[in-house]
Amino acid sequence: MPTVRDASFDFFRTQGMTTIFGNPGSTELPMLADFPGDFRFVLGLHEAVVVGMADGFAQASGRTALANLHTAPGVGNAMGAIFNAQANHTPLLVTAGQQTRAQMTLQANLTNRDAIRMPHPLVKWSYEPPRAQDVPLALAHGAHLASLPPQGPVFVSLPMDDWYAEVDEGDTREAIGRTVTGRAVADPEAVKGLAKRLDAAANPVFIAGPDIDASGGWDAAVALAERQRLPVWATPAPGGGKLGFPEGHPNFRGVLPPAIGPVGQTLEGHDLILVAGSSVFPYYPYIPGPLLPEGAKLVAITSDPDEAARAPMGDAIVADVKLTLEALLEAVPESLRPVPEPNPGPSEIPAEDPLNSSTVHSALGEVFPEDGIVVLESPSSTLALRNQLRLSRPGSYYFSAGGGLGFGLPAAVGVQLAQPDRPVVCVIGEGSVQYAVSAFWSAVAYDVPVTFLVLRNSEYAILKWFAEVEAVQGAPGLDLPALDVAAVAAGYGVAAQRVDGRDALHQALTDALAADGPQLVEVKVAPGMALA
Ligand SMILES: Cc1ncc(C[n+]2csc(CCOP(=O)(O)OP(=O)(O)O)c2C)c(N)n1
Repeated sequence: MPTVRDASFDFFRTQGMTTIFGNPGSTELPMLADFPGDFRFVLGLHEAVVVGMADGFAQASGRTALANLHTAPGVGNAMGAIFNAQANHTPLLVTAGQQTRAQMTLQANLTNRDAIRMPHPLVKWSYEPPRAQDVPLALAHGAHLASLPPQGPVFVSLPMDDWYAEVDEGDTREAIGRTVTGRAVADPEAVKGLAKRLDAAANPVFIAGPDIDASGGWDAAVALAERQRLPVWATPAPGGGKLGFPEGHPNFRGVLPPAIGPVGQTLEGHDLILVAGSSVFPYYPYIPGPLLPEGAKLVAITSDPDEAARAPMGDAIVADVKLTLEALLEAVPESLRPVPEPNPGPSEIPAEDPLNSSTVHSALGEVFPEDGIVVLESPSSTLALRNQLRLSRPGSYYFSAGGGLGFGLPAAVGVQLAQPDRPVVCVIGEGSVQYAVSAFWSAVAYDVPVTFLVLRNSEYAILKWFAEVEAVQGAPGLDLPALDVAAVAAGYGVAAQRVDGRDALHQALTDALAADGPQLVEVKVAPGMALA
């Protein structure tokens, strides 16, 4: 008879989940025994790295990824990363080992006393199978749920002795051979109604969110904006985990500001606001004001019922974003409205000493490969990067919609593993590096050729900006003197260098992008926010 391990690995095979991210302990070793040759194990030296890599890998491969953690402390270490995966709508099957069933009740060392409750608010489903032979079915349940809309992480706790138990061959075959798909089309009446409203509007605007890219709706979004002559804004940066629209397109206006009042002001003059693939809206900080401009109506298309239900304004259609945009495209005529004024493109930044972060991103823009991918965690220069780089291909941008630091480094490694043929550049602040710093080790160990671009401003610049917004004076802990990220990365085996000035940066980035293996360029930048 097959064992739980045979059946579980067969299930992983049917789902294409043959890369396992993990950081094992004694309770996970039975799962990894006789590790099959057609699987790949990617070791992370901290659980934030394990889940961060799996998050990037799942997003960039478009399939559910598997992250295996070490019982309660491993799950504890991973909580921030699981929070990010939930906000990113990333399909993840997170598993963790558990004490042997015979010793759980007496709470032997490493027993996860309340395994189900521990990650509960951060996952779609949290479970510990009641019997060993239920493990394959529980893993299938979790993986299917993770991949159904809204996609997100799930958790299954696995007692360590379960892997050796035998399972019924027939039952297992039924359970692991199943296909579950969940891309729902919108009510045709709702689409027809929206098409009428859109075409009849005097000055409509389109807000593109991350789930356009996640659903494969990029071409439909572009075609709709062109047919209906819509100016397009990207959803505010904190929630924009992916791009929903090419930023070099003439209809593209920019990134919406992240607060209530400024969003309302930016959209002034529009009578219909069509949002796709985003919550309405990922606001922060709190700057009050009217939610919508006077007289404006809003309609959002989202695959997430919770996003639809919690929105403070507007109507919503819950359905697959791509399929709905395609249906809407079919239902609207070519508009007679004037074509939006063409987007002026990135602004010129004068070179200064030390460099402004906008200059860094303009230099990056000059050497950035056509098919390049950015993984971004540089809080004070997020907008500057979007303004200077103008990414225009799907699957080119990954940013933590959750805002928990520690996403950038490991996610870049996961994205590169999923997209080995596209160059990945991880743009990151020197403070953000520290949250999942051992991702450098995984990049070296698996020869993952990410180019890390570290902006060193010797402070938590974004928090100084927030202090101004919040009228907070005299807060301690906002300076970061004397961090040498290049030296730390070199300690992990990354080829790393520090540079000053635009020309040296340009050269260093050119060399790093042409080289094999992980490379790091650390550049000194001026303190403060960069917006241009
Ligand atoms: C896990 C976690 N802890 C703390 C924060 C708060 N935080 C947000 S941005 C930031 C500073 C990041 O510094 P750095 O990467 O150097 O970027 P800069 O602000 O200088 O651009 C901090 C500490 C967070 N977002 N996540």
